[in-house]
Amino acid sequence: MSLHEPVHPLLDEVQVTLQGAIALIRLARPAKRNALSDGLMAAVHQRFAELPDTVRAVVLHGEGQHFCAGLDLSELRDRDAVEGLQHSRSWYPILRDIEQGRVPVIAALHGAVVGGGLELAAACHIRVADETAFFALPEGSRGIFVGGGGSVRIPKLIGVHRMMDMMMTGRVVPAAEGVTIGMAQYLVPPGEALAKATALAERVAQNAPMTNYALMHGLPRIAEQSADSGFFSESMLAGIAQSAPEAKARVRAFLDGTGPKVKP
Ligand code: 1HE
Repeated sequence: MSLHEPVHPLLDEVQVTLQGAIALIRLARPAKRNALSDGLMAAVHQRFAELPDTVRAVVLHGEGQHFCAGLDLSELRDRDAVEGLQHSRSWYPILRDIEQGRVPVIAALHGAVVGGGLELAAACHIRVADETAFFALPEGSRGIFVGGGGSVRIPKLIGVHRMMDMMMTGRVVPAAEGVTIGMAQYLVPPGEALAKATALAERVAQNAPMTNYALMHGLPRIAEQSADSGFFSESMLAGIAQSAPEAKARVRAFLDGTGPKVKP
């Protein structure tokens, strides 16, 4: 493949089901443990790009026994350094369009969540792991390095030194520990990740779009700003969010006694 040759998206390997305001996007290459070939990655990109405007939250999940086995190692052929860095860069817009897209994405994780599969999950906004899930970064043992933005996103979840340990020692982190250290926000019994992620997506889809936008696009940026710039950005977002008619209606509903209370 030359550096500029377009990759044909393998659309049958990434399936979309629309369910009201939710889209379920399924990695559907179970025979290869949903390993991320160039074609499958192009299909992920296209499936996200084609979501209808009616979709307000996405669930990303994997078919078969595993969420995702990471990079398709059968495509890791001889590359020189420039080809290698271009391949790494080819993942960035795909994962950026998930992380900084139009709608929140909730990953439902089970079985292997490894290598590029963990990088993909880390680009999502909420992660639900069932007890069969395990997290690993086998790149270290295979003599390679993360290349899908993992070194940027994963330390933000679990810290630099935990990631260093996983890559240096090949440590496999089980689901419960993964949730404790910040790899995922929810732990559910085996087989229940998709149902939980779907329920969360339905809840998230009901938020005012400006709230979800501020959370997806504002919060991560504010976290990287100085406190002074962060306070400034936050106040701007707060002002814009409050001024939306939807926000006013929701606050009025609470004051009228018709809006939901915060329940323990
Ligand atoms: C694959 C891949 C793959 C499975 N690329 N073909 N990722 C890894 O180093 C993880 C490699 N995979 C595994 O450790 C295991 O396959 C699993 C723990 C994920 C699953 O085990 P299991 O026993 O359920 O499946 P299996 O028998 O190992 O694999 C079934 C088939 O999937 C088999 O092919 P087959 O033709 O012999 O049936 C495997 O070869 C194939 N398969 N995983 C290609 N990853 C942007 S940079 C990111 C860098 C990385 O992600 S590096 C980490 C790569």
